Amino acid sequence: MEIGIIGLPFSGKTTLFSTLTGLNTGTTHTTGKIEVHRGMVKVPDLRLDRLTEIFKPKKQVNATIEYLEVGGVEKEAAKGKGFDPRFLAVLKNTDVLCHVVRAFEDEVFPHPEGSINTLRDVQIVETEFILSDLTIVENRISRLEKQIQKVKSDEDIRQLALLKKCRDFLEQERPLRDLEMSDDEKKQLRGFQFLSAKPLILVVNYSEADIVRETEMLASLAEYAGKPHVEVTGLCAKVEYEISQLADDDRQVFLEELGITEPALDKLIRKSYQILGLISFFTVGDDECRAWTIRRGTVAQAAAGEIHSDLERGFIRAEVVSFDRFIELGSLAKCREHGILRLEGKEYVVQDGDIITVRFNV
Ligand SMILES: Nc1nc2c(ncn2[C@@H]2O[C@H](COP(=O)(O)OP(=O)(O)O)[C@@H](O)[C@H]2O)c(=O)[nH]1
Ligand SMILES: [Mg+2]
Repeated sequence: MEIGIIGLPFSGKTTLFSTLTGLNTGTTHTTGKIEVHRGMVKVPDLRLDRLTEIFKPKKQVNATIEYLEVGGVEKEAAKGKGFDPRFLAVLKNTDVLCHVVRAFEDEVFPHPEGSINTLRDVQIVETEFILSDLTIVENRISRLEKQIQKVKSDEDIRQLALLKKCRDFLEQERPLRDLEMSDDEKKQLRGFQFLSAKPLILVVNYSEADIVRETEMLASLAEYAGKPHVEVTGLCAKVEYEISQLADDDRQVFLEELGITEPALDKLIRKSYQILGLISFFTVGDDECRAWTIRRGTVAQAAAGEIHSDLERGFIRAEVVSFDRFIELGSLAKCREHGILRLEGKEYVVQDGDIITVRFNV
């Protein structure tokens, strides 16, 4: 599961990536050599922090997600030339795209388009992805048509019809993530890794002075905010970087001065997690309190397998209580007493925030 950070030159991608991951990758605007940087990022979770306060374990383990930044191809990505194919190839393997859209003024690093216009920038990148997908679709259609002339297979005929539907959609300059498809159709297309089909996070990167005007700053992307598989969020990458460099105590003071309850970066990470279709369940104890990552819809036995394969193999049942009910009562003993700690079987669909103890036997 990885999230690709993309955007036009000087939009703040490297600043955001360094802030998220704590890795200093340096500027790679002009090398022309492709450089892929990856970094794991802790998913902030106030519920887990609360569990740690209660259980006082030796350690707390947050969920993590992976971000990726592709450097060195920004120059080619500038106006008119389209994206480098090597760049597109790297992005194909990502699960979500996170587009950093520039809304800050900076005379030293002028915007490649000469002005600030977030909707235009979103559409520039969207168009590149649509064109890239269209080329793939057209090539596949012509190959399938030849194939079908030789041998008529039901599977090929079905795929051809679906790809033609995609082609018509892309020709209207619409991204494939907007095309309504059945689960079966989605499965048929998965192998193509279409870029315009990937869930998208639009991160408007505004200047420090605009932090207090977030709503206005996001208004120009309102048409995207309402779409399925799209999240629109904002931050000032430069300030987020400064916040990340502060000691914990100073950070609290700084945030209060800015009138912020939570760093925008944390919000972005949580949105990334959600758009990936991921949820967390917790395990608690004196040793560690931990958030485990599963896809929404995962059943208890498979979720147990995330902890250890023995727990999946020898799964007997899970003792489950939701975070909210647990907090109401304050301890597992009380939950047990009140019959709120439920016993669930292997088919139970784990919910976000469940606190789970797996009973197993191997
Ligand atoms: N004023 C302002 N400058 C920023 C912000 N984010 C990045 N920058 C500056 O813009 C320049 C380009 O940023 P960088 O992260 O290298 O952009 P990239 O080309 O997309 O990787 C750097 O000088 C950053 O310090 C921001 O939120 N506000
Ligand atoms: Mg960069």
